[in-house]
Amino acid sequence: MSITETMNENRHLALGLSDEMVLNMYEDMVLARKVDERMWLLNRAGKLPFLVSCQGHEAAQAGAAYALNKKKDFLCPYYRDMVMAIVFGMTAKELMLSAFARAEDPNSGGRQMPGHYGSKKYNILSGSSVVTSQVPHAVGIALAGRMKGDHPVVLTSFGEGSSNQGEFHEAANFAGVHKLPVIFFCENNQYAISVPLSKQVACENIADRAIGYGFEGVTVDGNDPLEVYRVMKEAVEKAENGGGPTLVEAVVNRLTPHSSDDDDRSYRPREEVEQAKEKDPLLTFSSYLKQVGLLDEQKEQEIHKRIAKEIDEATEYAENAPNSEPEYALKHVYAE
Ligand SMILES: Cc1ncc(C[n+]2csc(CCOP(=O)(O)OP(=O)(O)O)c2C)c(N)n1
Ligand SMILES: [Mg+2]
Repeated sequence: MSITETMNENRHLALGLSDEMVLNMYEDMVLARKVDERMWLLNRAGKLPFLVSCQGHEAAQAGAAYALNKKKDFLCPYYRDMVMAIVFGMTAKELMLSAFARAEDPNSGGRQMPGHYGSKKYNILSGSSVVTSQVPHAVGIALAGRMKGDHPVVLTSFGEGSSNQGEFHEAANFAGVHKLPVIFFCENNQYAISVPLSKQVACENIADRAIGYGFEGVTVDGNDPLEVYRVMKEAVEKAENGGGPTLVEAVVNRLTPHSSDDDDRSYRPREEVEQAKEKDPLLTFSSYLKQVGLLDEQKEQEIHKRIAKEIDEATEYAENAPNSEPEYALKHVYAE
């Protein structure tokens, strides 16, 4: 075996990720995929009103979140970021409580739509349905962190369509000027609902936008969690050393329609979806782990079985959990 092959085989070790970490990373990805799949079933059974999927984005999100320190750093995510929420601590039960909009939902007590992650204990800033509004908030947290002296790195994520919003450009400009420790993480799935990439932007890469704000932009294969981790780790180290922001663009495939209320057959060729499924990051990452001897069929089945049980219990708990009192809808709306 050549040196390059050996290095390829143990890419995670070369990146400083232990065997245990890389297996945990895989489990977090599987958990998100399986929770997401269960939510689709519950939606189609008429039990959950709505969902936006993470399917196809799992590797990008895992690679990104593992590069952060969840005790110190902050997430300002968007609605697809289930894996990021899981890496920062959110459980299947909490995700289901949110999907059923129950009182115990840690994100908003059932007031927000699912996918609106937000939790003080997990360092996740609660977001709005208005796309990209989380991006200037992330810059604000980074500035506040510098003023207070605790210097968190702040990861904010958004879709490529959302990188056209004014908020992205204002936030990137401010972060660039003040060299703030923010990672702008674009999950480029090449669609904004039904609008394909070619009708969204004229530049080749979303990462190209960074140069206008005086910092680096990097485009990375978002189906490869280790490559995303590598790029992100560099960006995090740069941010921690006063080098300012980075725009990381992870190119991914959306494996589902935009949301449970969308039918993508009217605008997306089926062959394209089939081809995307061949590059499913869960399959390719599982192959990698098998290749380096960390996973085999039996172990994989055990993981899937354990996760299925966890999701069954979470679903049952959340389905039977009480709703919030109606007055709770007004909390934080008026001064008390
Ligand atoms: C300001 C604003 N405009 C429009 C919408 C409706 N909307 C919700 S998601 C979405 C598409 C976003 O696409 P992209 O940023 O590429 O993210 P993706 O869903 O593909 O991950 C739109 C237009 C919104 N929520 N907020
Ligand atoms: Mg998109």
